[in-house]
Amino acid sequence: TGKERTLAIIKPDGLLDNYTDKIKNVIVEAGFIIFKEITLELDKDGVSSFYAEHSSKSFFHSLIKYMTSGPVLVMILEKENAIADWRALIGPTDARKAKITHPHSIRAICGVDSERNCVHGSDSPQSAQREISFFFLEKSAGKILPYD
Ligand code: YYY
Ligand code: MG
Repeated sequence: TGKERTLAIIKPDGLLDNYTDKIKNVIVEAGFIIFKEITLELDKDGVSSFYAEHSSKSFFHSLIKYMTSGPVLVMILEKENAIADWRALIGPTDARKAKITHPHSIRAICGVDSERNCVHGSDSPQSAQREISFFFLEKSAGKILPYD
């Protein structure tokens, strides 16, 4: 079976609280290659479009505010079964739940609650393709600004 790629994001808290090296170590130890990475400041339009499937949810506006509160590190991770394996490594959406049910997961270690859960992972091959294109193929100038 072939290699697969997924999209991972270290969210603003993850960068702010210096979890980047720790998370990258977990990624490499688990056998992923970090195929591409970029640090960005997302703007409201960009994140709203990225999370479009959640636009009607009660948490949407708060999520957009959180995701634009500081830089994020976006990565393409590659290995066999990358999509499911990365989801397993990050753990449940709610970091408070993760601390109980998946104490060794990244969200349990680095996350705070169901919003500030430190990391993103694509949830299916379709999502992975869409999300990788979103950050690395589409011309997003004016929407997603490089951070330096
Ligand atoms: O895929 P995953 O990130 O684990 O969760 P989703 O249900 O797709 O939600 C996307 C994103 O929305 C989540 O990572 C944080 C935020 N969110 C929230 O702020 N509050 C919730 N109750 C559920 C999700
Ligand atoms: Mg999701």
